[in-house]
Amino acid sequence: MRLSEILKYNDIVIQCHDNPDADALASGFVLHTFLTAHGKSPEFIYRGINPIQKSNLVIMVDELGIPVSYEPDYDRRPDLLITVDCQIGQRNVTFTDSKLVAVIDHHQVTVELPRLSEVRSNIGSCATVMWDLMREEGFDVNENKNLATALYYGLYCDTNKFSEMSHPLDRDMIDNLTINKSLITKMSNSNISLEELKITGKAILDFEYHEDYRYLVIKTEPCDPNILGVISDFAMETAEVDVCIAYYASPDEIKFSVRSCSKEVHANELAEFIARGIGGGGGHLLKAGGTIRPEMITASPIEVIEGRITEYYQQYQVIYAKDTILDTSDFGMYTKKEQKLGVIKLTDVFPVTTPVEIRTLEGDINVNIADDMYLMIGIEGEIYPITAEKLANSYQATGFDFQGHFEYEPSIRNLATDEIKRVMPYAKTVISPSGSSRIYAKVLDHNVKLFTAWDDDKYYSGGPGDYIAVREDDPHDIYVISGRLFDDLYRSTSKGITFL
Ligand SMILES: [Mn+2]
Repeated sequence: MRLSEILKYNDIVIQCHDNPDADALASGFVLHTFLTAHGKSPEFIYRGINPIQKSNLVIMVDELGIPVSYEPDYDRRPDLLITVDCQIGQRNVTFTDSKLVAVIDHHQVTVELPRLSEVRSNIGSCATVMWDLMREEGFDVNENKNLATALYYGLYCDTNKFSEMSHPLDRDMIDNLTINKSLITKMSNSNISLEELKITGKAILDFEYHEDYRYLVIKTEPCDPNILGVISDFAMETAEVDVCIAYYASPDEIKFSVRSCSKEVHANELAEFIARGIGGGGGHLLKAGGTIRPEMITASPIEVIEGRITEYYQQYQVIYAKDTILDTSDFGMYTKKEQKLGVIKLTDVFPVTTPVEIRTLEGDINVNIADDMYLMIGIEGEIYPITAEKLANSYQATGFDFQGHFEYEPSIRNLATDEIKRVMPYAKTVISPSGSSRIYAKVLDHNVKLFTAWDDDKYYSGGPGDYIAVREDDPHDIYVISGRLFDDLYRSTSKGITFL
């Protein structure tokens, strides 16, 4: 959806979820300002049984001048109701009647969405979604420092001070906003109340330690979600603890933070696993978080969380490729098919020695541009640096431009000048010829975590339907190939005869 589509309506009400948080307030604030700038007179409301009380949010509303009003008994029926940071029909949104509904959100979809909706579930905050929608309309939020500060603080609060953030668009927004830093400091130093400080202390006394897998579960009373991060960060200092989950369950939502210092457990993977199908979760290898929708579960929150954790630990076979020789007697033999990939010569983009930051869906890569440095665009759009020598050994140039579709199009920023360039206009197609080297491969019927012979720190996950493979000429070169891609990448061979 584009925001210009809603400009044909006149009687517009923006509603955020009950007990609004900074993200909900920021999103509604920016949308309200946009609509007002286009000659509309929208209302921005929230409902439910409690008015805003938290000190940081009171400061936010007052100092940024957020025109939000608390309307517990709202009975007007507007032409268009736009819910922000929530989806109408969810438990934490008091129902407001309207002729038409639109939704702008970043949570998992749990209701049937109206035609006018923009829900991006893998983004850190609704503020980021709103920022991107504004950008599409050419509306510069930096012209009003209050808007920029609100958006920044929305993301800051929703991602536990940016620590549980994973999407590059979130980082783009942070880099782009011109904010009032002292106000951010003031708000983040009024984040919890004395009562919540007590909640924090009590929660820690009441941990549950699971010796078998060395993980800790801490339950708090409903509180500011950031407290969960504070508690789990602190608990991770404990010698016996490798993984910590802190959570609270309120009638509206179950929130949790995950921390891991175990190389066999990626926090983002565990968070995603805990919330799979019943909410959403994500973050980084070490820090992550998530939400479970109470209406999606039948057992108690603790049963669900501990059940999922146990399931997670039990279902993985961990393979250290370095020390493993697979029995390949029931594996098939395959060779690589011809692949068309993209390549970018970095000196085409910026001059040699320029320090740059390459932003991709998988993370930021910081390098100084060298003469022999290229970027590859893989089959799934993944981006990685490659040297001229390696490129020449494995690929043939075609001279053709490369086209690709990305969830997030990679860009390169010159760190010296802050100039940002898209990479796709520089991308050329290369071909990797069908391979002569052969692999053994077999479809997996269980989950594995594979530490390759090259990387001791980070594992690759595979599940039923994916393939485990090993090079014929190197029994320790074991890897996992996505089941979705396998047929595009490999063809079966047998005794030198190729079957197509
Ligand atoms: Mn949010």
